[in-house]
Amino acid sequence: MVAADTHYDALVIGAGFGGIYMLKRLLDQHLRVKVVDAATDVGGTWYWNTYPGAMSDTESYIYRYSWDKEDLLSYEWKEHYIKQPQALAYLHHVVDRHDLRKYMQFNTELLSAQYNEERNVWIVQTSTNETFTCHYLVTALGLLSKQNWPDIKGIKDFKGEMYHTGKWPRSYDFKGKKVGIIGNGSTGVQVITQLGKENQVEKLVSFQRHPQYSVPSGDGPVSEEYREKINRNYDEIWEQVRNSAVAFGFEESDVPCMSVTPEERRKKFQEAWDLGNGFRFMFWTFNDLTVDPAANEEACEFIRSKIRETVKDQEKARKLQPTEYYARRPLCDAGYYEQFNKENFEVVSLKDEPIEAITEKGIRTSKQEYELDVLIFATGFDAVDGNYTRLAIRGRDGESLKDHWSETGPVSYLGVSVNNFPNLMMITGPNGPFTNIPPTLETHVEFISDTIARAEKNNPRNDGTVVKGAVIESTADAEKGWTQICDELSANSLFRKSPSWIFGANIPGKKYSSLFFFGGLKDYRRRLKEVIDGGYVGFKPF
Ligand code: FAD
Ligand code: NA7
Repeated sequence: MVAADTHYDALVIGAGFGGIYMLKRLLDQHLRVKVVDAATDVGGTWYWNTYPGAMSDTESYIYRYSWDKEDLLSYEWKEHYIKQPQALAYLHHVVDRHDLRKYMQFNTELLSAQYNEERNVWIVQTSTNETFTCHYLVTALGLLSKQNWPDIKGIKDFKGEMYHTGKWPRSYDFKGKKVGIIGNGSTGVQVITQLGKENQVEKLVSFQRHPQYSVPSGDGPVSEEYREKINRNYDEIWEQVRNSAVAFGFEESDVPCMSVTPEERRKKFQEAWDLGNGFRFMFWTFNDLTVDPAANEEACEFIRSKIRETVKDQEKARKLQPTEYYARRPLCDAGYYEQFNKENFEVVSLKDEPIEAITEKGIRTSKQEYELDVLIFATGFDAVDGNYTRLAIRGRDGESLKDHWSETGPVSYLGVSVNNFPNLMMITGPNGPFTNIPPTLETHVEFISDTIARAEKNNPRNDGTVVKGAVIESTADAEKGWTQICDELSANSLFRKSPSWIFGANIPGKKYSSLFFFGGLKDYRRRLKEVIDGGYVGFKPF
C-alpha cells in the first residue's frame, strides 16, 4: 500500500503550456492529479526565457489555447506577436481563471521515475526528497527547455557576467558594457535586435558560426477591427489551423516555385516579406522551398539581396549572408540586420576566425582577443529528448529511456508513447508534428486524456491506492512503424541536410535522426483518428 497523500492517478511533470491544459483535462475527468515543476511558478518556456526581446514568433491570435472560447474572445492581445511578459501573464491568468494552482507544486524537479510492474505504478523521486507514486506519468517537459551550454575551452575562466538565454536572471543592466553573444538562431536574433533598439550597450559582438536567413516579422499593434474580425471567425480559424501543415494560420501554397516566371517569384516573395512571418515566407509562398534545391536557392537569393540592401558595411553584409540552404526553423525579426549598421555592433564570422578559447577577459579567436563584460549564450537547447535522457526514467525490467533510445535515437509511437514504458504519456515527445506548437500541444493533451478516459472506463479501480488498473502501452512494432514513417517523411527534406536541433545536430555526440513528424498537423490528426477509430491500433489491448 502507498500513502494516499503521495499517490496520484496522474502525475504531470511540467507547468508550461502543455502541463496546464493536461491538468485541466484530467481534473475534468475527476482524477486525482498533481503537477510538479522545477521552476518556482507556472509558465515553462515563458518562465525561464526572460532575455531581452524574448517573444513568440507565432502570431498572438494562435499562440494561445483554443479550448476556452469565452476567454479566447475576451482576453486582450495588443500586438501581432506576444512578448514574453504577456505570454507569462496569459498562462498565469489561465491557471487562476480555472483555479489550477492548488494542484501544483513548484521547486520540485523529477529526478527519477521507475515503473513497478507488479503494482502497475510509477515510483517518482524528486529533488525535494519526496517519493510519489502514480498510475499515469504524463510528461510535459518541453521540447525546447534543456539548455545547451557548449563545451568551449576556458568557459569557466571568464570573470565577467555570463548568462544563458534559457535561464535568464530576473534583472540585468548592460548599460555601458561590452556584450558578446554566441548564437544567432531565433533567440540570438531576438536578443541582438532588442539590445540594438535599447541602445544601452557600449558594444555588441555577435560570434556567429552560421549566418541565418531571417525575414521581417510584421509586428505592430493590432487594431480593434482586426481583433473583432478574428473574434468573429475564431471557429473557422482554429479549424483551418488544425487542417493545415504547419498550423501558423495561413494556407500553405500548392504552387511549385519554378513553375512561375522570375518576376512572379519575386513578387510573391516580396508579398510575404511585406506581410511578415518566417513560416509564411517558407510555406505560403511556394510548396517546394524545403525540398527542391533550385526553389530553395531562389528564396535564399531573395533574402540575401535584402541583407545586402540593408547592411551598409559590405564586410558586415558579407558575413551576415548565408550560403547554405534555407532549411532550418524559419526566423523572423523586427530589425535584426539593421542593427549591424550601428558602429558599435560587430559580427565575427567563426568560419573566418574560430573561437580558440574563452578567457578571463572575453573570447579569443584565431585572430584576436575580444574583451567583454558580459557573455551571452544564445546557444539553444538539447531539444526534444534532452529533458528525458538526463533523467533516470526506467520502464519494464528496469530498462532506461536513455538505453531504449541509444541505438535508434529518440523514438516513440505518435510522439506520445514508448514501448516498454507503460502508462508513460509524453506531450510533444520525439517524432511529434513540426508545427506552431500550441495546436499540437492541444492535440496531444486531448489524445492523452481521451486515452486515459478510455483506459479508466475499461479498467475500473477501487480507489487511488489500488495498485492494478489499466496498462496503456504501444507495441514495439507500432513504435518501429512510426519511426519509419517519420524517417520517410523527412527523407527528401532539405531540413535534413541542414544541421540544426531539428535533427539533433546541435549537440555533440547526439545521434542524427528525425526528431519530428514532417507530415503536418492535418495528416497527423488524421492518423490519430485512424488509431482511435481502429480501437487504438498500435497499442496493446487496454
Ligand atoms: P515548456 O513550456 O518548456 O515547459 C516545460 C516545463 O517542464 C518547464 O517549466 C520545466 O521547468 C519543467 N520541467 C522540465 N523537466 C522537469 C523535471 N525533470 N522536473 C520538473 N519539471 C521539469 N513555439 C511556438 O509554437 N511558437 C513560438 O513562437 C515559440 N517561441 C518560442 C520562443 C522561445 C524563446 C522558446 C524557448 C520556445 C518557443 N516556442 C515557440 C516553443 C515553446 O517551448 C512552446 O511553444 C511551448 O511553450 C511549450 O510548452 P510545454 O508546456 O510543452 O513546455
Ligand atoms: P538554436 O536555433 O539552436 O540556435 C543556437 C545558436 O547557437 C546557433 O546560432 C548555433 O550556431 C549557435 N551555437 C551553438 N553552439 C555553438 C558553439 N559551440 N559555438 C558557436 N555557436 C554555437 O537555438 P535558439 O534558442 O535560437 O532557438 C531554438 C528554438 O527555441 C527556436 O526555434 C524557437 O522556437 C525557440 P549554428 O547555427 O549551429 O552554427
